[in-house]
Amino acid sequence: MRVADPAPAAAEFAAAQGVPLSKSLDDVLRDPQVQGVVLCTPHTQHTEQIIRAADAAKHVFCEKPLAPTTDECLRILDAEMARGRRLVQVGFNRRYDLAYRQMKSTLLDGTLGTPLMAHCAHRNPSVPPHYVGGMPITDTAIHEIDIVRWLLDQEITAARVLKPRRTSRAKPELQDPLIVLMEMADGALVDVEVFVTLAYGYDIRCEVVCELGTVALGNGSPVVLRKDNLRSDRVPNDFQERFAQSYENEVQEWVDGVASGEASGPSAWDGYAATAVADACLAALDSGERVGVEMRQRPAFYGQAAALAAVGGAR
Ligand code: ISE
Repeated sequence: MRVADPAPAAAEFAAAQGVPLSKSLDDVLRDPQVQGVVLCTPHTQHTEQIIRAADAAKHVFCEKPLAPTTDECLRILDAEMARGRRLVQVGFNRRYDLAYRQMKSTLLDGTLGTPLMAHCAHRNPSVPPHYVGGMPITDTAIHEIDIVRWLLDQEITAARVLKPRRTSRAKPELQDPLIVLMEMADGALVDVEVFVTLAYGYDIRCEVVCELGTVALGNGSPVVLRKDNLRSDRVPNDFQERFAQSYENEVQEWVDGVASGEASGPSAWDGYAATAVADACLAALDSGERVGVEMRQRPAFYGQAAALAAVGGAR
C-alpha cells in the first residue's frame, strides 16, 4: 500500500500510520505491485486521474460524484471500455448499507408487487463552508438518485424541483430545503426532500410503496430508551455515524473484487447516469420546469437493468 497526497498534513498523517509515501499519483501507478487506487480527490480531478489509472490497467475506487459533467463521465466510460474490462467503482456507499440491502431483496422477492412510488428524505444537520451552489443536488440528492435507480432497477427519465419556503438558517445562496420529483422509466414516481440545515441530526428516510404493501428503512437505533413518559431512539449525528458500516463494506468488497479481478458494485455507468440526472435536476431547479434526462444508450459492456430490458431501452 502507498499514499500520495499534495496536502502535507494529510501525507504526514498517512506516514504516521506507517504507510509509504509516493510523490504523485503517477508514482503510485508506476508501481507494478499496486493493483488498485482509491481516489479521495475533488471530483474536478477525477476524470484525468481515472483515465491515467485505467491506462495503467489499475482498478479504481472513486468517491462520488464520478465527474462534474456528463461529457467527462463519457470520457471515463470510453477509457474503461477501451481496456475491455470493468476497472471503476464509484463510492455510492448506500448500496452497502444493510437496511437498503434488505429493502432491495424484499422488492426483488416480489411479495409486495410492483413498486409505484418512493418517498425519501435526506436531512443533514449542517454542511461545511465549501458546500455551495448546486451541491444539494450534486453532492446530497445524488445518493437518492443512485439508490432509487438501484432499488427500482431502472433509469430516471425526468425531474422537477420544487422550492418550499426557505429556512431562515439557509446559506444566502442556497435553496434549502428543496424537493426533487423524479420519474422512473416505467412511470413510478420518486420524491426526495433535501434539507441540509435541519439541526436535530442526520436523518435518512426511504419508503417504497408497492401494489400490495410498502418497505421502508427502519430508521431505528439498536436500542430504544424509555424515560419520563417518553420513548426515544438515537438520530445519528452525521453521515459518518449513520453509514459507518456501509463505508467499510464498500471498501472491503472493492478490495475483494480487485484481488479476484472481478469488479462489482456501482459502475462508471452508474456514475454517468447519476450525473445526467443531477444535470436535469439542476436545470429544473433553475427553470422551474420538468426536464427530461438526456443519456447515451447503455452499452452492453455495462449489462442491462431488468426494467430497461422490459421496456426496450431508456426513453
Ligand atoms: C456528503 O458528501 C455525503 O456524501 C453525505 O452522505 C450527504 O448526506 C451529504 O449531504 C454530502 O454533503
